[in-house]
Amino acid sequence: MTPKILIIGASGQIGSELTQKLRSIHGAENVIASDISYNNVELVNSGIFERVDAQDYTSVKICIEKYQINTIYLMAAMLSATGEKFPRKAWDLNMDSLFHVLNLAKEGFIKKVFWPSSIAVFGPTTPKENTPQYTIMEPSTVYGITKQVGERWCEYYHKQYGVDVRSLRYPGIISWKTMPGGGTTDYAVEIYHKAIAEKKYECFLSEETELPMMFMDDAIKATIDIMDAKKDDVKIKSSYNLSAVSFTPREIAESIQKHIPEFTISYNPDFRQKIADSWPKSIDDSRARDDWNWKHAFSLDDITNEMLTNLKAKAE
Ligand code: AKB
Repeated sequence: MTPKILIIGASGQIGSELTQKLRSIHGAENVIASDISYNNVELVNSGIFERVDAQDYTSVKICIEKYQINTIYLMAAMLSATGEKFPRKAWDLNMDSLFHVLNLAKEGFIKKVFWPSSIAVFGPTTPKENTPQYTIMEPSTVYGITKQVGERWCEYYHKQYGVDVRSLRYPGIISWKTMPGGGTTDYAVEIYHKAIAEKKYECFLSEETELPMMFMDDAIKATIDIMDAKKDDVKIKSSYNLSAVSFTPREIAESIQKHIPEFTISYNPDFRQKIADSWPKSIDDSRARDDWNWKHAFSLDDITNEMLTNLKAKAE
């Protein structure tokens, strides 16, 4: 099958880089970017871009029919921190969009779906170290609840209707091209911007808050790898644990200080601390490594090097 791809939520942190990567692989004409607004000018100007409202079934369907789409990456979502401010909106956006896409697949319009889950599916009662694939999951954020419920629906649509849906539990994603928005792990991107601009950063999480993180290039690779994997190799139909590195705000600051010795960090935890405290510190992703050969490439110091080099070049 030649993929004819629609990315929903293409203007966001992961969506924008995923769009560019998929265009370089499949050709710009085969990868349609879409979002609710035209605010990512670079993306709008670099290929086909459609305004699609992920919460409106007809809006998604019209776009699918117009371009004969057979593969969807559903990247639109409200993340953990914003979701706590707007619980009902987070529920509606995250669930409506998933149902529309799963139903379009069930109805035969779409052959393959990617839907991201998150470490937010885990909660305070989950084992925190090396969190297993299958374990206690009692998420305490609305975002986490939508992701956990979404995983159940993905598996259900696969079992009942044969829908080919693939999913990863993303950790915090670190990137220099597009800012994240509304997440608890966003500090790990902001810190690099502030290190360059001001040589200091006030962190909204405490010094020893350890969370699983990943460089964008690794996240994009994992996403494309699971979508390219043979159907039979993708054995988990809910969502795969996915992991690269784990670190604390103190450790990321120390990594930055290797390049900018005068950089300082202070701590002023806010409501996001409670969210972070409910999530795992590290993740066991051996199923992804065994089933479809997942491997990460970037360590914390590699990430720091990439972030500072690219952000400095961008600022000049
Ligand atoms: C968030 O912090 O909400 C996200 C996530 C871990 O899914 N980055």
